[in-house]
Amino acid sequence: MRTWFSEDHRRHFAQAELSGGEFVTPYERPARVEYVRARLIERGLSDIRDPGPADMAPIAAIHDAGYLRFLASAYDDWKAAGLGGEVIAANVPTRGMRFDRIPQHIDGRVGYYAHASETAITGGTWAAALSSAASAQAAARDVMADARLAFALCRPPGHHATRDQYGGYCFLNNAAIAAQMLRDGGAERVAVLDVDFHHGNGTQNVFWDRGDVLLASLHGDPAHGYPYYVGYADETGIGDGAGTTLNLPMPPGTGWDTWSAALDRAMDAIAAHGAQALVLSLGVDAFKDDPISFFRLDSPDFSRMGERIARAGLPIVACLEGGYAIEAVGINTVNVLEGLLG
Ligand code: Q9C
Ligand code: ZN
Repeated sequence: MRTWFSEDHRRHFAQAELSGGEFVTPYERPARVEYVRARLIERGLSDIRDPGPADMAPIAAIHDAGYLRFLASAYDDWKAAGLGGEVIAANVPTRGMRFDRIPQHIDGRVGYYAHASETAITGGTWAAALSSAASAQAAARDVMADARLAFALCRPPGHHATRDQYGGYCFLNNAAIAAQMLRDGGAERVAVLDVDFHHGNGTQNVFWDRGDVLLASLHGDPAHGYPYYVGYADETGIGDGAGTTLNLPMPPGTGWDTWSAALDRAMDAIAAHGAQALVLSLGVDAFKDDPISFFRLDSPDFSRMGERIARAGLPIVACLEGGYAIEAVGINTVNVLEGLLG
């Protein structure tokens, strides 16, 4: 198994995250992926390569052109407007407001393109997000060239990024970009399996009306956790995508028995979809000690997770998503990968 990883992830490290009324050091911090890299090497999975620059075409196929322009210049625009600190959305359009007018002032534009205000844009965010997408792209190319499994050690993560909004620590939807590349590479039907603790709202948004890419997401019930306003079981897609979104929300305290029964349902749906390739949104924040989540999976459960997913016999592009119990992130992530490898 090859891992794709860029040091440019370090260019994104915000001063603070707004968390429950306080400013804290962001949970989504550079050390997370260093633990994963160290664990890969410890386990002999040491083929770790730099992906080089991102290919913009598959990114533009997933994301809105105005959104990409916004991300590329947001920090400079913020500074040019005389604003201090880092780019944070303080105003967002809500009920009764206009969604069809994009403000000119950066303080208004940022709220148009954000769905949450915990996530700040820094001077290096765009470069880091591009490098993360580049890793997903390189892993997709490996699978198109017949690899059974390729791992994109992505940072920042991606699954909360919609076609035109960032938030939840995500800017570019790495998994969606990889899925689109697999489609363009000849896989007629692709599945995205999202095992991150949080609902894959961005991936759901991207593929909502498409029948060619199935999304199955296992996550904390949005009645109790982020992203709060999406991720319920009765969201199943529209148009050509009717029936190709499967949300499996679960309550606080969920452990392996309940979680693995949901995984069985997801794997059945992936088989029924006729998927020829799988993108795994690999977050490990369903871990019992995760500081921002409410499931109770233990480290050996992540090995079982990988073993169960491998039984589908599909080629897999795995993209790192969340996981914030940082010293366990390496162990849990690599447990999944070793389970996948068998
Ligand atoms: N007080 C991913 O796992 N809410 N994103 C944090 C902390 C946002 C998680 C609340 C969580 C986003 C990729
Ligand atoms: Zn998460």
